[in-house]
Amino acid sequence: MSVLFLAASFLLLASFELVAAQGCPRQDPGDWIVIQRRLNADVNFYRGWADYKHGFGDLRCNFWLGNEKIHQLTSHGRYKLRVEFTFNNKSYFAEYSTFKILGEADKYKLQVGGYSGNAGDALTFHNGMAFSTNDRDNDADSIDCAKVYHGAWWYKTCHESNLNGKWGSKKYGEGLNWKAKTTFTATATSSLLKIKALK
Ligand SMILES: [Ca+2]
Repeated sequence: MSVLFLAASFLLLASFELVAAQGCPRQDPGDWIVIQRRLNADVNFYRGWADYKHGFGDLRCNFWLGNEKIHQLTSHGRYKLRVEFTFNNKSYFAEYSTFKILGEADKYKLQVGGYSGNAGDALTFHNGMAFSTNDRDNDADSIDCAKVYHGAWWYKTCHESNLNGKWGSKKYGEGLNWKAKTTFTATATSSLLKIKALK
């Protein structure tokens, strides 16, 4: 995928943001690229490998940008990641000074580090893990983490975060968990993952 194509894609993405639906943001902040957003239950996130590879949802509101696009972006230059979520009417963030996902041949393996924030660190646990979906068990556990916890993530044994989990679920490990704040039996009420190129 060419850099020009990527640039065009994100200009398009930006223009979508300007005509956002009610309750959804009018535009993305500054030079960040949003790779995941969840604001309500309108989009089903319990999906297979191909959907997570190519992306799905409504770019104005609830979506996953796509592992292939995230890989292409983060393999050109260095990026940081910022995770934001709300829980019990409070806003939390976790920032990671390094963020990259490898290509499909490496099962979109996560490389992340350098935590700071007020949310606690629930992602470094997943560093070095491959991505798993309900039709691809690439985790390090004998169970099928994506199916058991109703999501898609860089599962290990199995997770400390599950922001692609089941909207509204308080079932153990199944909701939009960020262990340090929600534990496994509550769920975040919004989620945002965004990346920014480092100069
Ligand atoms: Ca497994």
